[in-house]
Amino acid sequence: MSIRPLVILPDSRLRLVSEPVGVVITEIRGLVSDMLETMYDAPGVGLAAIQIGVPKRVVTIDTSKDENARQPQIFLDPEVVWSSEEKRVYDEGCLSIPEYYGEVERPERVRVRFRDLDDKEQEIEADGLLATCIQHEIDHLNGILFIDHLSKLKRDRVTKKFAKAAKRGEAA
Ligand code: GNR
Ligand code: NI
Repeated sequence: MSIRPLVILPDSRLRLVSEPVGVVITEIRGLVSDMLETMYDAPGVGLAAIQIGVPKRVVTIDTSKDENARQPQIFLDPEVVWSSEEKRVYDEGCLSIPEYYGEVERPERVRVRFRDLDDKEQEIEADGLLATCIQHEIDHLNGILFIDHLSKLKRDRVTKKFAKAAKRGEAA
């Protein structure tokens, strides 16, 4: 187990479309364990594998508030199979865009199909923070960031700020 460095904007790896996990689940266990450790250390509510530089369709989420009662959820090859007409707005953040927040509108509820670490097909219906978070993470698997859902003005502003900071070799 190890905490891995986070991939930060404007790193072009954040724009990759991640590869399906496929059937070789055993190799995924070490990755998942590093993702959980990195997510809890950050701390973050969710993490997509590409955020530690691995372009595979693996997501970890823990929306529980209590760090003494952790409830890690692991999603391999997750897909949204249904989303509600009702939307909700949430002030989102991203570990790959530190200390920047913006309001994103997404479906309030989603059904998600995925596989677990035992290679079993699962389906859940999510609402609240879990629904927001799983959509944010599936976006990462497709090279999409929450800032892509903001106005062009806001997106350009934050992109430039992080590009400038990277050039100077400092945090934004
Ligand atoms: O820690 C995180 N919090 C969060 C808050 C609102 C909406 C989405 C998220 S996910 C984020 C961690 C992260 O960047 N996951 O990709
Ligand atoms: Ni994110």
